[in-house]
Amino acid sequence: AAASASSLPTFDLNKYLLDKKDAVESALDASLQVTSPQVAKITESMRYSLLAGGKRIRPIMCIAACEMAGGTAEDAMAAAVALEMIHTMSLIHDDLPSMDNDSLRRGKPTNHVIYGEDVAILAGDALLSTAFEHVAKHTPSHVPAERVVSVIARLAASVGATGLAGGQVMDLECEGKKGVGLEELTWIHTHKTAALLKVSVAAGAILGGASAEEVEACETYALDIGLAFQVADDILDVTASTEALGKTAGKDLNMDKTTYPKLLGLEGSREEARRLVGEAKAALGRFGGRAAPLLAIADYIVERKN
Ligand code: GRG
Repeated sequence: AAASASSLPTFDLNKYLLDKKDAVESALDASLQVTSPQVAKITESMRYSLLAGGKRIRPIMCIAACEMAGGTAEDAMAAAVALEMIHTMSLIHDDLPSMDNDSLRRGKPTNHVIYGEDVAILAGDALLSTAFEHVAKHTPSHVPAERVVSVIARLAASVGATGLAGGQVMDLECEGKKGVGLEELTWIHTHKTAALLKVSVAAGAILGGASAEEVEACETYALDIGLAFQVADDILDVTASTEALGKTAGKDLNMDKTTYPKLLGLEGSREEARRLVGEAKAALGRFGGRAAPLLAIADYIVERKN
């Protein structure tokens, strides 16, 4: 009988992440090529950010969910690429002068610093639309079309008013506002961060042939992980800022921003992250040992240092 998967001692997460990341990097590289001189500039700008590194956690979670549900990595690869395209678009737009006005991302100059704000906006737009095109065209033909349509619909919903864009607007509205509470903060992160993680595992599960109940269990897992990710991020900001005191100030020294540590305290935030991870893992109980990669990723997300 499948023992509690969380206690499996043999799962090597580092090897798993490296293997999957390799496969994802190759697929990302192949997904965007300069096909004529006329598209060279925008394609280079898109490739610059798409291939700039990053953990590739959304594609990896998508593939892990697909394999957990009985599919293969190939079944999910086009969706995995699309997820990273959407994520990259959101980072390019998030860094723009009219948003966070950041000049560095993943240790490199941001897209608009290299290509200009005009091209950066268009590269983001093109990455977003190419994501949908990629799933539609490159998901293996043996995967039933209704699964592909369902994935495309869910991807689209995760970006719109009830996803990334809506979460970002609410975040802007709360900036500098006093009295932002836990409910509002959670709403922002549910949409800004968790929505894309949710569709990552849901898409993988759907492509792998999961039932509606199994997809729902995956979504519960991802929502909890998404929130835990954000709580962990807020904690990292505080600890990094504390270490950097006296040198360059960390992000969280921006006193206008509401964060989990400000609302729950540092220890309370750690406790909340642990609670969310526990709830996330419990949601995958029905998958037994096949959940090992996603269970290990749940721990990794709150223990990571970047
Ligand atoms: C929806 C059209 C449209 C635009 C996007 C800017 C924006 C609207 C939304 C903001 C989305 C955003 C930047 C959310 C934060 C997500 C997040 C946790 C980013 C960090 O992700 P990691 O740690 O980064 O996975 P790496 O670099 O590893 O990929």
